[in-house]
Amino acid sequence: MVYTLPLLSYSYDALEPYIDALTMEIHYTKHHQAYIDNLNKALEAYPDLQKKPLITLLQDLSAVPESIRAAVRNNGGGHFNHSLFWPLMKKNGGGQPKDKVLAAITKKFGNFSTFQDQFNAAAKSRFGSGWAWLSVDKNGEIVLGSTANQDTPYEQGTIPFFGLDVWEHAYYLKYQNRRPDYINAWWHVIAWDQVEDNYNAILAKL
Ligand code: MN3
Repeated sequence: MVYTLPLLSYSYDALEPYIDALTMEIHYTKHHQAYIDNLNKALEAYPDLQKKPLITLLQDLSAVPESIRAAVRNNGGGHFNHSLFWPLMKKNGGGQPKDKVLAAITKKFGNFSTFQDQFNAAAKSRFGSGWAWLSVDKNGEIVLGSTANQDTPYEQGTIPFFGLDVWEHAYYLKYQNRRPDYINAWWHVIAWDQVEDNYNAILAKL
């Protein structure tokens, strides 16, 4: 077994009432675990690929053997996306972005509120399952976008530091078909200190 479930730094009920405990538990222990299990299974016969960073595989899926490419794309992407997603949330989160992220958002969108509206629109309009993202392009500019299924922004050549899972499994138990209610609630649990760390780590490597 190469990949394992990363530790969650909060309890399943920590994000209540915005994200309910049962959804957290199933999302983390069942959905995320399934991506990991399926990724490990796909890479079983490829020890050379097991040694490569997951990001390297996702950045150049054409280099992954065709027989396992879809499995790596879907399950490797699923593992990567959820590993990024959990630490973006915390108990008593929310509020405003910090220093550099706030400056980058203000520069790009004018103000935080306009950014929120545009991010919400990207999350709401993603048809079917997928993610909304803030990423950094190779010039260091932040990019707002979304991906289908478990595709990552890496496949579009940008590096994600903030994102929202809009798969139904992320909200259906509490919000049923009301994705916009889930999106609005999510802003209350964001760990902006972690978002700041993610952003700074990307800038440091550009
Ligand atoms: Mn999910």
